[in-house]
Amino acid sequence: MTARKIILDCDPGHDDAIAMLMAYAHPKIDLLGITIVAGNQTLAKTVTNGLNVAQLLDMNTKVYPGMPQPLVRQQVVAGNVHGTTGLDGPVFNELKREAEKKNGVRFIIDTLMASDGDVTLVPTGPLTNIATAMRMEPRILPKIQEIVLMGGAYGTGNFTPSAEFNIFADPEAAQVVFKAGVPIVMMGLDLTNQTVCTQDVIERMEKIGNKAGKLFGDLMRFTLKTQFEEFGLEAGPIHDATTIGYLIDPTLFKTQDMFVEVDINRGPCYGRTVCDELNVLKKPANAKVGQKVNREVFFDLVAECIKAY
Ligand SMILES: [Ca+2]
Repeated sequence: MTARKIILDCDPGHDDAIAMLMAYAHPKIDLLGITIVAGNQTLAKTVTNGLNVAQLLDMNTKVYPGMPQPLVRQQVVAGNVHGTTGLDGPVFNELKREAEKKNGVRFIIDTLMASDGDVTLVPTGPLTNIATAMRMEPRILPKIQEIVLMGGAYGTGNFTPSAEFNIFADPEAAQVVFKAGVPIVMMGLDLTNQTVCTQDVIERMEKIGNKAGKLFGDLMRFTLKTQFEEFGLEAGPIHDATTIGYLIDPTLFKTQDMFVEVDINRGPCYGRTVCDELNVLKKPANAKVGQKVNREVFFDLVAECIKAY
């Protein structure tokens, strides 16, 4: 079995932290590095959060700070869901780990250029780092094996009625990525909302009885609280972790090839991923869009990753 080489590009974030946990633990994934982008919170906060998670889990993986601002629009953050730190809930020890000096965008470019085209990018935040890398060094495009991202929706959004947060936080960057001609797997809300983490799931993971299970519990208990307060929901999805789940076992996921375009007009649909589900435009598909996930087996995978710590 050859492990899939990935760069996780994230904005931790509760569900990002679980994606980190899974990517580092599973033998089918070779986590080359973690790049951080501003998103759920400012870059200073998402970098700190990434380092805290890496330190707590003793991850032997470097953390690279990337872009502090979206390409064009004014910055928005998701403090309503992730709290003032961006990762409220867990209590971390004093942070000893430091971020790399090299910028995350440069790390993405250098890693791809030195590769044999066998590196997959896994963005679970706004697409600012990925779009910037593509613009700085277009020769990376044929080197990208695949982009497996969390973002967008063909149904309703979660930050505006029409837009999902990651895409809304940098629609212009998302447009660059979706137009790049690189194979894309899009885990949008239509699929990720199916990964609802209920109380019994939290208890199951905590019972594993190690630091990863405790981290999962601390993260998801906070998420449950904000999901209830913000959306009236009794459980919270682990959106970002679906990307890693897909890379570990794509057979758990149903996707459909679609032509996807990002609306960058500053109207009510700003940041919407317009997905041609019925293929009315007859344009070549540029993404596999997630539709269904086997929730039971997905959480078995999460448990398997937690047990590895
Ligand atoms: Ca995220």
